[in-house]
Amino acid sequence: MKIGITCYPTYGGSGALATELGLELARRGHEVHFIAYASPFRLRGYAERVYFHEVDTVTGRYPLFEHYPYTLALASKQHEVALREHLDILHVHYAIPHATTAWIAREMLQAEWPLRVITTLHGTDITLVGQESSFFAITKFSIERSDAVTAVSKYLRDETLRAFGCANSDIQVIPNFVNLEEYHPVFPKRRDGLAPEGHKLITHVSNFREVKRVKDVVRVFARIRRAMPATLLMIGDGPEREDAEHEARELAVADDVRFLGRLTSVAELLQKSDLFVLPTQAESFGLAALEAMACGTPVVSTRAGGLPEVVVDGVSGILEPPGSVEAMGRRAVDLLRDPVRHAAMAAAAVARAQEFAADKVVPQYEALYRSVLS
Ligand code: GMT
Repeated sequence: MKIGITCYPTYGGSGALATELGLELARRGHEVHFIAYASPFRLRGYAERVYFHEVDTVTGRYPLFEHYPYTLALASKQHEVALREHLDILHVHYAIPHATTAWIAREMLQAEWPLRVITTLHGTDITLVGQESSFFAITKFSIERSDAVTAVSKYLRDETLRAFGCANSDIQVIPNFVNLEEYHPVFPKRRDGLAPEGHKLITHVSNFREVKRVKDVVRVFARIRRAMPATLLMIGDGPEREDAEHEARELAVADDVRFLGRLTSVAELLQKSDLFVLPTQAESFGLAALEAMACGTPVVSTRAGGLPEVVVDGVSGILEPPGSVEAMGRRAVDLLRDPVRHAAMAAAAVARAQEFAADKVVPQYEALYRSVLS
């Protein structure tokens, strides 16, 4: 099949998942065309049968435009690529504005080319941004006009039906997946200069937005640090980074917290970590948690959104309500102090992650493409 994929190219779970999906589809013999305003961050180097089409956000500016009509440029590019490359499917990730631009592109093509549009809902397009009054009606409309819609967790499907209605849309749950060739455990876990010998290594990866509660990461870490030597790696960047840095100073743990900023590849750091902390307020799935688990790193997280569909509390990780810093810290310390239980939980995390292997999930997308085309 010839498949177009539109996603946010910047750091974030939806863009990461969309890119991994495109690469997997290309490995399986499909031709994949990414259409975005920049090359997706996980698209590194050449891959056979993979093409990138950049949406122009620079030229065509006109003094009349106080706000550049980027969505029209994107719809035009989707239309152009679909027609020229004879795309069978345009699979868009994150409804806003991608489901709308895909609908425009398909309308423009109508008699010329039978493009099918699939929308994958990822999270805040439904739970936050899509529910703002300026986006609600157009998001609902675009979901309902897609040829097929998927959500990355049961929680997100139910939330879409609750918030938007969309009663006639058959929203299929296709969970996120992990590439086990890249994300796999390496035992024993070596520090390799990331932390002093004898330190436990704790890791957090996110886009440091408010919803991630990054100050809670530091607070949980401070409880661990009081109990044992430990180093925290903070990977990523975003609006809450300064607050997290400030919190580390306030709690007198700044010397043991390393803010590494944005990194394109985190597998090696996850493999070396003893614990992954994600104390998020809301999460439709938690792709970062799944990738940590695949690397044999137990997750300390929250019973929020779709996370319980990924992490089994007490078996493959630890879940507490959002904001329960004390409980997360206490259970993290207990786990780190008990090497036998830690090893068992790491093994259970790997086993759980294998249920979300690319080989198990990507065929579900292929089957959906085939059903939409038939
Ligand atoms: O977080 C967002 O605003 C959107 C999105 C992104 O681009 O990172 O994240 C969502 O999609 C991921 C991939 O499906 C999920 O793993 C995240 O849980 C989800 N984020 C939220 O629901 C907050």
